Amino acid sequence: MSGCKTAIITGVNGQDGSYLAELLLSKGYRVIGLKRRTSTINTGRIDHIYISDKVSQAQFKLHYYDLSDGSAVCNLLSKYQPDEFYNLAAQSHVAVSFEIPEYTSDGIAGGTLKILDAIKNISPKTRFYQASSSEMFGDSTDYGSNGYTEESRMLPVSPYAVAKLHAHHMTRVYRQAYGIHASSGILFNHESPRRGETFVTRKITMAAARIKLGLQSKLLLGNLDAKRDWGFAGDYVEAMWMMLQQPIGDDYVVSTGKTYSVREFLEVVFDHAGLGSYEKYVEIDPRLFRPNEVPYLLGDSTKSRKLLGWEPKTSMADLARMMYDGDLQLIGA
Ligand code: NAP
Ligand code: G4F
Repeated sequence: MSGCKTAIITGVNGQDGSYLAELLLSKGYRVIGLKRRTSTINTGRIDHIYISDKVSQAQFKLHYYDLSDGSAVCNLLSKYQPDEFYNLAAQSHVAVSFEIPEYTSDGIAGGTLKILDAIKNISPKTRFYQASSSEMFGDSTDYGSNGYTEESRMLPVSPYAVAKLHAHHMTRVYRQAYGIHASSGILFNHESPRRGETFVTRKITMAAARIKLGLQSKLLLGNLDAKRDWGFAGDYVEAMWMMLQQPIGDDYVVSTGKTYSVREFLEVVFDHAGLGSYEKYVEIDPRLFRPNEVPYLLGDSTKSRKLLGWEPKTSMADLARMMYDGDLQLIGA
């Protein structure tokens, strides 16, 4: 396809990958989506794009890929010479990373390095986006009243976060050493009706919908006191794209600037569902506590707002209600 930009997205069938693919297609990009092979079908979040009459086969292509496969990245970069490369693939569950630290680390740290090095050698004009994470701040107390900034000290406390910090620094090293247009988005938690069902927000909204429909009576949870800065994934993929439109690569915090506990998220959802107090349904299960916890995340996205012109549009309460309504419809259908 001539005249349009080409973007590669790893993890295209994940939550963010699906929203980003929609955004880029709406801007006229050709999107090359990379997904890994699984024994069961894992394209539920992107099937609507694949079968859409409005998206041609040339505009949206899928290839198999795995973070461990450096030669696949080289082949795809040679074939497409993309304008932009968004690296969203990861074993993205923090609690799981304590059980499979080596796999998590090899994929996130090693896989990102494979991509950066392939870009340097094969397609150095390709602009690169790395999915960095607020989890990298860990239990650092280096934040002001508006939260963590790009300059705050990072003290990761999970294998996932250590691997993400490796990839984050490697992105900066390739930017500085080789002049690659490489950016890291330090994204705070972002959710949606497409959020994986084992993350706490979706676990809560699905359980509340099932309780409402009489299909479930209890919800087992871990630490209700942890605080997160929760935004909407659809808003956050816009920031990813904006970063790659800047004259040079850089690091950007993307967050709402408001933080709430898991308990507060529960209260909004159970209130919206008309179920009364969540305490009637929630039981604390010690197995769901983590070996190390990140107690508090609040992001100061002043830089993204000023330099990218990005703004979050969705409050935590609107997000929680959107997710519950989506699940009620899904489960009730
Ligand atoms: P997600 O829904 O878990 O999606 C992750 C994607 O990576 C999925 O498509 C998954 O494929 C794929 N993947 C996992 N392991 C892979 C491997 N070895 N090789 C190739 N693909 C692999 O995550 P998300 O919420 O969209 O997040 C996107 C990225 O942003 C991730 O890197 C995450 O760590 C990071 N991040 C997320 C948040 C957040 O709050 N959502 C915040 C900060 C950073 P399967 O479907 O087959 O598993
Ligand atoms: O929803 P969570 O699993 O998200 P977490 O650990 O903050 O990680 C997410 O956000 C990161 C950005 O900061 C991303 F990098 C990462 O990929 C992922 O998207 O847990 C949120 C909080 C935690 O404090 C956890 O201990 O909820 C607490 N929690 C309490 N009960 C629970 C549960 N978390 C899960 N997943 N399941 C529970 O039953």
